[in-house]
Formats: sequence, C-alpha cells, structure tokens
Amino acid sequence: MMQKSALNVKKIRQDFPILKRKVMGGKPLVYLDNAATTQKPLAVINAISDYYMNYNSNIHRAVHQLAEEATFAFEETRQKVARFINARHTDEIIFTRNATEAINLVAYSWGRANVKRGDRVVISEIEHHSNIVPWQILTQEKGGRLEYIGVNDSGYLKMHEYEKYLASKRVKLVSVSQMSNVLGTIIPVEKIIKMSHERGIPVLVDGAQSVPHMQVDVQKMDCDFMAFSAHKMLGPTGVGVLYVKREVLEKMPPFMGGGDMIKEVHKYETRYNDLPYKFEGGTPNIADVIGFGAAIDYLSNLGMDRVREHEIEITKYALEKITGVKGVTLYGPPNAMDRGGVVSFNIGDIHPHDLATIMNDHGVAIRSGHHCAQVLMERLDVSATSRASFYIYNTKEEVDIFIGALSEARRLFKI
Ligand code: 7TS
Repeated sequence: MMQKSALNVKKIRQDFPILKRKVMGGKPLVYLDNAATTQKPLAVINAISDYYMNYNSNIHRAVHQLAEEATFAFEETRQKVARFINARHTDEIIFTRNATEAINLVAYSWGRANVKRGDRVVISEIEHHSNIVPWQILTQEKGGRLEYIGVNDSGYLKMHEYEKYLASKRVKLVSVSQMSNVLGTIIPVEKIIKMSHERGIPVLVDGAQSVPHMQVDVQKMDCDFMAFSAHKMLGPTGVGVLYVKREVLEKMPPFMGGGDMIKEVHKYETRYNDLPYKFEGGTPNIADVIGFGAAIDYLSNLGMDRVREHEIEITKYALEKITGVKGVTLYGPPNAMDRGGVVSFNIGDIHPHDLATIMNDHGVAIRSGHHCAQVLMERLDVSATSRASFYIYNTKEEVDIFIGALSEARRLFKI
C-alpha cells in the first residue's frame, strides 16, 4: 500500500504561479535550487501588491490612517516571526535585509564591544561565507583568533575539537550553522549551546537553512542569537531576521545610526529608541516584511513537522536513486534523517557547471559551484559540487526527471 504523503503537494503546487512555467522550449520547470531561494506562493505576492495598491505609507511616524495600517501590518509580521520560532518576547525580533546582514549586525555591535585582543571566535568548516567573513573582519580588527571545528568524512562536526577549543578559556563566541547548505548535515546545536553556556559563552545559530525546513524553537534551543532569511522560506528577498535574547540585546550598542532608531537627538548626543527599533535605523523594507507575514502564515498552516517529514521523504528517495547512478560521488551524511533536503554530488570528472547546463536543457534547475562555502570545498578537496535542494512543492516525479537528466549527462560524457 502507498504510504500517505506528509503534504498535499498537488494542492500546494497550485498556489505557486511560477510552477506552471515552461522553460527551455516547453519543458516543465523542475525547480531544485531551493537552498538558494524558494518560490513564492500567490498569498505572498498578493500581500505585497495589496500594500502598494491600498495602504502604501511609511511606518512608525505619521498618525494618518494609511500609516497606521502599514505600521500594524509590519508589526504583525514581527509577532508572527516571534511565534514561529517561539521567541519569548516580540521585541527580540530585529528585521534586517537578509541573514548576512543579521550576522554582520552581531559582529559589528556585540562583537566590537566584547571581543578583545587574544580572544577567540569558534565557527566550523561547514559555514557559509556569511558566517565566516564577518568573524574574520572582527578578529583581524581586534587581534583575536578564528578557530574552526572540523568536519569528518561523513559530514558531521568533530565535537572533540570543539571541546578542546572550549577548554582554552579564551572563547568569546561560538557561531555555527544549524544546517549545512552543501552537505545538508543537521548540526546538534542544542548540545553545542549547552556546552558553551556551561562556560558562559554565547552562541549564534545561523538558521538560514534550518528555519525554513524544520520546527525551530529558540527557547528550547536556548541560543543567544539566530539569523535567517525570508526568501528561503517562501517570503520575498530583502528581508532577514535577527533574533537576540532580550538580556543580551539590552546590552548591545546600536549598529546603524539614523531615523527610527532614536528617541531624541541633540547636537552632540542621542537617546536611542526602545528595543528592537534601536537596531532598525532608516525606513525598513515595509512591503516585503508584510509579504513575509503571509509566508509565515502559509508555512504555519502546513505545519513545520509535516514540511520536515515531506523533505525527509523526498531526500530519502533522491539519495536512493542517485546512489544507483554510476560515477556519482555523494557528499554529506548517508542517512536522510541526519540531513535537510539538500543533495550535493559530483559525477565522474564532469565540471558541475557543465552538468548544471545539461540539467537546464531538461528544464531542471540545480545549483553548481562552491555554494559560498569555499572553506568546506577545500576540506572536501573539490573546487565545486552540483546541488539539488528540495522544498514543499517538489515531487518524486521531479526527482525522476532529475535522475533521468543525470543519466543522460553520464552518457554524453561517456562515464
Ligand atoms: N547561511 C547559510 C547557511 C546559507 O545557506 C546562506 C545562503 C546564508 C547564510 C546567507 O543568506 P542570505 O539570504 O543572507 O544570502 N545560502 C545560499 C545558497 O546555499 N545558495 O545561494 C545562497
């Protein structure tokens, strides 16, 4: 008997106008580049145009009706985000442009105030450049040191290295991704956080790949900071979130000075605004924050446990099928339960960009390259990989088309 699917994918697909698109001379679009950005349901697109068509206005300032409606809708998304990740307080949610800006905010504000000469920041070899470069800039500026938790051949972090760093007593911050955008590895962040907190060290979790794909509870996890992007979870581009535990946020100096982040400005001094506005200088991306609210509603209605279940199902199927393709090298944990919906691979000595071009001829959109994780590429001893990444609207039939196109590439390149 067929097992019942976690999600009604057929119904879900109807909510995404772009999935009706044909590409490459009439082929159905098989979109498997969801780790880069996801597609947007009509509800999100409509929420954005509704704002521009009916109540476009700046927020937090004027008293006229449009301004009040826009402020209400903007702030409603903040509440939705807080509920979605189970933050204790709504004012722990700061809107940024993306996950990258959220991590940089921590590096520039908290980092500059707390990291001194000789201090260490611990990250890992699986990190995205967004969770490497800001810490390089900070430790170089302060005369500190960046340490890397290594990754083993199965794609798991070497926890004994982490323990060794913690014992050094000079660690000021730990910053790790909860899910690798290349290997798919789900990192045991709760364990990492518990061990750090035992030594009074705060932890930043890069949730860019985890929050869109599984239930994430910041209170249960007990992280001090978490960063993620709306565009990887059905929302628009241009909106990111930084969650900061209130007691940590209260002690942080502002990041960018300007309008909206102040209470009073005098010639030579300023009184800053309440949290979280103190960290949101300038007019924010109002329309897209409102659109993000619709994306959160959409995911909440599906249920994040079911989103995860669907992705395990698809990933398991893809791993089984791809293992059967001759010449394929797979990266990351072999068990679908230990990874998100990301499958990175190489096939023979075909360059990933050539492979992605052949895939495109079949209407299959995958990513090829270093995936903004060159430290990990070095560790894997490759210059690039190909990567298929899944989301709520992907089907096993699409995986079959992808595998068929792979076999075709193998024949073309005589592997
Ligand atoms: N952290 C992780 C783990 C990511 O995967 C990404 C983006 C980022 C941070 C940065 O997100 P942004 O919204 O600020 O750009 N990852 C990818 C990817 O895998 N392919 O394209 C972007």
